[in-house]
Amino acid sequence: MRIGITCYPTYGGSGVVATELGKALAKRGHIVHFISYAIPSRLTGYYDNVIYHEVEISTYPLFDFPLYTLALASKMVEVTRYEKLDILHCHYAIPHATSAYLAKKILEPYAPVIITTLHGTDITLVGLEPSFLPLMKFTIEQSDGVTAVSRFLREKTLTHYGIEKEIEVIPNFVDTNQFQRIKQHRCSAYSQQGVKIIVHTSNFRPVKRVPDVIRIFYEIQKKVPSILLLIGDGPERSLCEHLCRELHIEDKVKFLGKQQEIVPILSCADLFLMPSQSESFGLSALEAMACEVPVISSSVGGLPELQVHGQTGYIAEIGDIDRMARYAIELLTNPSKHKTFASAARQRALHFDAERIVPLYEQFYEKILSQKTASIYNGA
Ligand code: GMT
Repeated sequence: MRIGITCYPTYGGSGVVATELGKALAKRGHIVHFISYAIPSRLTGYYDNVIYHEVEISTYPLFDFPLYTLALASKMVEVTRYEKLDILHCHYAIPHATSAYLAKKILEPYAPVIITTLHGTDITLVGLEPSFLPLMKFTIEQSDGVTAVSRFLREKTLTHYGIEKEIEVIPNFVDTNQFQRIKQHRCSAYSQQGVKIIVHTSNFRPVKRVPDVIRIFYEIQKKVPSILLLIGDGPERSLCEHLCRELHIEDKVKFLGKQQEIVPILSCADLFLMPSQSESFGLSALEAMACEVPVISSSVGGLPELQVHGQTGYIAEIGDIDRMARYAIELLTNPSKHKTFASAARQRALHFDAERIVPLYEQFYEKILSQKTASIYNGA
């Protein structure tokens, strides 16, 4: 198949899933065209069957705001025409699926099928803004096929937007060959001294509750010699640095910024924290689990579809810092329990291996393409 993929290129779950999907599809012989305003962060280097198209945004004194949605639609039209795309797959509904709808209307009757994958905050935050809601509902309904990354997200979409369309659940995935614990990895001086290493990865947006991560760690370090590694960056970074200083734990909390290579870091980790306010799946928790790192998370969204309470980690109510800290201390001070949990986390991650999940996208593409062919044949 000839597939166009549009995503946010920045550090974020939807962009990671889109890029890894595109790379995996290309490996399986499909021709994949990425269309975005910058190279996706995980699309580094050369890959057979992968081409990147940059959306250029023209400026004109009359335009106070960049016309990205329109520029993207135009680029989608151009790439579809010249590369003969069968499918345009949009990751994160706003504005990608809206641009794809415009492109489809321009290209009819030779339009590609439009697939939209809903990732999370496009549905749970952005799309719910009253001014966006009708646009979001329309855009989803106009897509030829829609997928969501968890059952939770599918239900939220159907109920919040009053949509009657079929939505297929295709969970996030991880390449468990790439994401596996590096056994002989020379862990940091800290772990050699028996200091436990706790990790959190996010974009430091309020929805991730990074201050909760710091407060949970504050409780842990009182009982267990430990350090906290924070990977990523975003709007709440300074607030978090300030909180560390206030709690006098600044020497035990390391802000590592946006990291490309996280497997070596996860390979040193003893525990991963994800106390999010909302999380439609929790891709970074899955990546940690694949590296044998148990997870302590909140009970929100799709997280209970990913991890098993009392086996791969523990789940607690949002904001229940004391309980999360108690669970963490229990695991970090019981080596045999920790070992069992670490191996269960890896086993669970194998259910979400790319080899199992990527074919679900291929089957979904084929289903939607054949529905389109049938409707043309029936004159619909
Ligand atoms: O808000 C984020 O965490 C980034 C966001 C994105 O769309 O880039 O991530 C969402 O998509 C990921 C991939 O499907 C999911 O694993 C995350 O759970 C989801 N984040 C939220 O729902 C908050």
